[in-house]
Amino acid sequence: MSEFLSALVYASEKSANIARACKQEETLFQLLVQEKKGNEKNKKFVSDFKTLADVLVQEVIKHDIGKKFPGLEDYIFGEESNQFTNSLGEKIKVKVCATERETAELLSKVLEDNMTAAKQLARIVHHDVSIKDPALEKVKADIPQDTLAVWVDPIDSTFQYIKGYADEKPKDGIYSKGLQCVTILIGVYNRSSGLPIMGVINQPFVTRDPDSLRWRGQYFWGLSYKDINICSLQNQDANATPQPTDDQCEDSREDEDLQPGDHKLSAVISTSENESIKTALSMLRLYYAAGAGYKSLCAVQGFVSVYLLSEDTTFKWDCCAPHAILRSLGGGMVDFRECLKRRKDGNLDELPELIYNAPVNGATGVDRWANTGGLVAYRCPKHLDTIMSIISKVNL
Ligand code: 2IP
Ligand code: CA
Ligand code: CA
Repeated sequence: MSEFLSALVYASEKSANIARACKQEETLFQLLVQEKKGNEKNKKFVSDFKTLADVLVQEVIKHDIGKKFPGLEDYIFGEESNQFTNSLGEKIKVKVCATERETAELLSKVLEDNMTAAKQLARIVHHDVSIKDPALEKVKADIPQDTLAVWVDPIDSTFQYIKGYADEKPKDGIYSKGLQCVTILIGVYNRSSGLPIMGVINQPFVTRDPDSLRWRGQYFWGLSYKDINICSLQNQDANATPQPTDDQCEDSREDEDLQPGDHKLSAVISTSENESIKTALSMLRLYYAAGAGYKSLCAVQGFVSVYLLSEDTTFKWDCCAPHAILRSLGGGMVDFRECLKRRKDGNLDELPELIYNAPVNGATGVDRWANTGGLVAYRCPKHLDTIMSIISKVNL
């Protein structure tokens, strides 16, 4: 199964190359934005968009994983449909064809007959990615393939991807907006229990070379299966991000000890978060950032204690990958409202972890896969507990 995790990482890197290539062709890129309507649309946004990159990346991931692991293609689910409408109003089913030339021809229909750009994208699509990652090669886990299913969010934070702010400055390592908030999320879960097993978060835009203006990205992976817990952050290289020190996880102070502006615990939230939650969390170090995947990544990297969302505006494809990585680090992702309810009922024995195999009863379209009770992503269970005890005193 180490080959499986490697295949996910390779697919995420190829996807990041596609995301960067589409962005490089700025004038073309603006033509490649299509508004989502009806069932496809996230109700959070007045208008919701997808780009060619969203659609193509999802197809490439399905194609590459399905080819290496036959039978699995029917269990790879994603946010997007593979239909894209070009500016002439023609509907085109985007897919990876048998040859590079055929893929280029298909893409040129979406790309206003720009064969140069179509060929460039087709080359990336058909080019095998190779990565040297010794830690990844060492991963050993015997997991039957027919127990697995996959959630893909080909581009998370499409809005930031379209806007494309390239010169944002981070605060304590956290970007409130900009291309850094874009992520590619591939998560694997168990078909019958619904629990996440492995995940990859790829961040295609991390630093930009000032001379060539080319972007470099980074990726994170994790696997949590039975007694195996392994994560790329445990094998840091020079480019990777800092991990929180152990004492950050040994913070056993009660919330009474917390003062406004306390710097030990921290949270990242959406700017659209509920005002009462914002006020309650203002006693911690509080950050705002775009992108559900990116905010989860801030928790994975230990930049914040939690990413908290009280609304129902994320989906299974937003959470499966980060959730698996957080589990591999001893943390997790829980249903926010169910967590509050259990606290109020005095039922603190088991945390209501998000699961990935069950649609929402009675819902239709994308809402079938919404995380209806919101979420909290955390690395340290004690931090989750302290923050939930603060929130439980708030009238929501
Ligand atoms: C979005 C994206 C948004 C997020 C929203 C997700 O996914 O991550 O940024 O809102 O919840 O569904 P916010 O940034 O306020 O957290 P996508 O970009 O894939 O539609
Ligand atoms: Ca998303
Ligand atoms: Ca998306």
